[in-house]
Amino acid sequence: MTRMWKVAIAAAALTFPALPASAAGTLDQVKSKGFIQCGVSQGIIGYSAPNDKGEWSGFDVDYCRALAAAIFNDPNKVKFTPLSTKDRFTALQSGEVDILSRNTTWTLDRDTKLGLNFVGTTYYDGQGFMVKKSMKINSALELSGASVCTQTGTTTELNLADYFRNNKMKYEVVAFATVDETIKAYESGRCDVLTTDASQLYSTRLKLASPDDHVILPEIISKEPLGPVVRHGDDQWFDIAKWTFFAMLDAEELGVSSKNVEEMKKSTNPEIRRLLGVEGSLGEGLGLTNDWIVRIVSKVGNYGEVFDRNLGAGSKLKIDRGYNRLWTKGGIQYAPPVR
Ligand SMILES: N[C@@H](CCC(=O)N[C@@H](CS)C(=O)NCC(=O)O)C(=O)O
Repeated sequence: MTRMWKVAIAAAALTFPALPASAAGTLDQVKSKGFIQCGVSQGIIGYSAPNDKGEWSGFDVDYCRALAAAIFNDPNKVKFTPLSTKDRFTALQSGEVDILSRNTTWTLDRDTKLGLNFVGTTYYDGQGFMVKKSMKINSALELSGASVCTQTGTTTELNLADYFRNNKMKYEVVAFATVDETIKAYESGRCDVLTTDASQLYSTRLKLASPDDHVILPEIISKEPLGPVVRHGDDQWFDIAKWTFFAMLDAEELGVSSKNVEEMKKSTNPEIRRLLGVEGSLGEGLGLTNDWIVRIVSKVGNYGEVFDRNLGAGSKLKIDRGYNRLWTKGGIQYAPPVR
C-alpha cells in the first residue's frame, strides 16, 4: 500500500470512526497480543490510580481486570493508558486502547457523534461543588460571582454553564487540561470553587494538604451516568464488555462472591448454575469459556465487592452506595439475566 493510501485510510477512519480497520475482531486481537489495553484516568483515588510500583487499582481499573479474567483467566493481563479528558475519545477511536474505562459520562452527543458505544452505567454519579470551609458557604446557590476550577472537555464545564445561567448567577470558569493542575489551582486560591462528579470530589479532597478545611456542598446539579466505552463496529466486543458488567451485578444479586464461588458451583439454584456455567453454554455465545463468570468473580469479585474495596466502606473514600445499590436493595443497578 502506498503511503498516500495509508494516510487516506487513517484520515477516513478518524472521519468515520465506525469503520476503522482495527474495530473488527477486538477479541481476537486482544487474544493474539495477550493483554487488553485499557484507557483510564490519570489518577483519581478509588477509580484509577497507580501505586509507587506503577500498579494500577480502582473501580475503573477493576472493570478492565474483570475483562482480562474473563478472557485470559488472569486479571493482570491488562496494560493501562492514562488519558486526559481531552484525549480519551481519540485514543479509543484510533485503536490506541481497546476499551475506555475512565469515569466517562454517557450522553446523547457522545453516543452518536464519536463512533463509540457506551457499555452501561457502572456508576451513577452527579456533579457537585467543593469550597473552602473558611468561605462559610452552605449552598451552591450562594456561589454567584465565584471563580470555578474545572477540567476542559468534560460534561462538568457544560453543566456548570447551565446551572449558573438557570439560576441567574455570574461566575468565572478557570479550566485546566489535567486533574493535578485543576487541584493545584484550587488549592492555591486561583479559584473559589472546584467542581466535578461528586464521587471525585471526595477523592480529590483526599489529595489536598488539609482535607478537613474543605466542604462539599449539598447540591447535585446533574446526572453523570459513568461507564466504559467501546468503538462502533465490533458487536462481539461490545457484548463482552456489556455482559462482563452485567455478570458482576448478577453475581452480587445471586449472592455469589469471590469468597464462595467454588462452593456455589454445587448450588441447586438454576440461576446460579447458569451463571457459573455449571449448566448451559452461555459463555460460548460471547466467544469465551462457559466458566467465564467464575473467572471474573473468583479473580476480581462481584460488583458489590469491587465497589466496597475501591469506593465504599472498605476503602478510604467511604462513599455510600446510594443509587448504585442493587435494585433489590433500593438502588437502580439492574442487570439483564444470565440465561
Ligand atoms: N464525567 C465527566 C467528567 C470526567 C472527568 O474527566 N473529570 C476530571 C475531573 S477530576 C477527571 O476525571 N480528571 C482525571 C484525569 O484527567 O485524569 C465527563 O465524562 O466529562
